[in-house]
Amino acid sequence: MDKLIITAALTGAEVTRKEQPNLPLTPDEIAEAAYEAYKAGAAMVHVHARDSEGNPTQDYEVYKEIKEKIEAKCPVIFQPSTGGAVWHSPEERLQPVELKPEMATLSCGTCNFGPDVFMNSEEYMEKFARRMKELGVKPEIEVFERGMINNALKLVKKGLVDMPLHFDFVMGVPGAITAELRDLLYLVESIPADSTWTVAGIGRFELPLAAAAITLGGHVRVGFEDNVYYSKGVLAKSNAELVERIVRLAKELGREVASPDEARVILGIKK
Ligand code: KMH
Ligand code: ZN
Repeated sequence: MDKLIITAALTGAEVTRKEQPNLPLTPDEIAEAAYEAYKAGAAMVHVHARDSEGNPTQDYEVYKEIKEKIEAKCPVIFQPSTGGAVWHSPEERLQPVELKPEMATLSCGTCNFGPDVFMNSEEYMEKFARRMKELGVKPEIEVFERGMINNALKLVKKGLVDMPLHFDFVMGVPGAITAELRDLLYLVESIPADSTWTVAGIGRFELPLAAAAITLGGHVRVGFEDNVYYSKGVLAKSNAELVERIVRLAKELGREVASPDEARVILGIKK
């Protein structure tokens, strides 16, 4: 079994300071949170930028500042979001890919997202995938529903995404796939055998799905984007605190944790 890649999803587009007082918002705060998560054991950080008022932005310059600040602090893999917020246009969403990060997310289908709709038409999935390929950015295929795996495989057929694929199963978003163990097994059994995968359980599903991924040979995403709590009714102090728990769990379950460079090899992004 490969070593465990832990991704810290530091900020997200939806969470507010009201819900999580320690949510990192500014480039300095996000870079510091990335560094703390790295020290705790994260090999990768999934980043959403916020503007000076704390609102989600896909602005190239803000992502550039965050990327440079993180790189100045530590060698963690920087993975910007191309999902942004539900109201961002596809053109806005694609901006951070121009920074040529090692990875970026590629959502592979449309789904309900709470009261909203997260739009990913075939035209735009192809556009995003093509630009990532041109710039040498490895996509992390975001899967919110089973059919999105097929959409990703269609992109492979069209030559827009290269195998092996790396998936992130985002499970428990209201309106999309539920987060039962059988749902995870269904997704895992539906992807090509040479794929890698990580799981991001939303809210209370974060921890049980992480434990399942550790034992199944998958990888784990935790962080304030997905879950602001440490336990029922108790807010987590930091993203790093959530990472630390996964490191402890992995140790107990006999799974070693990957460094950023080890993760690069596992993901095939070693430069
Ligand atoms: N904020 C969601 C609407 C991604 O980062 O690529 C989309 C999202 C996915 O978070
Ligand atoms: Zn995201």
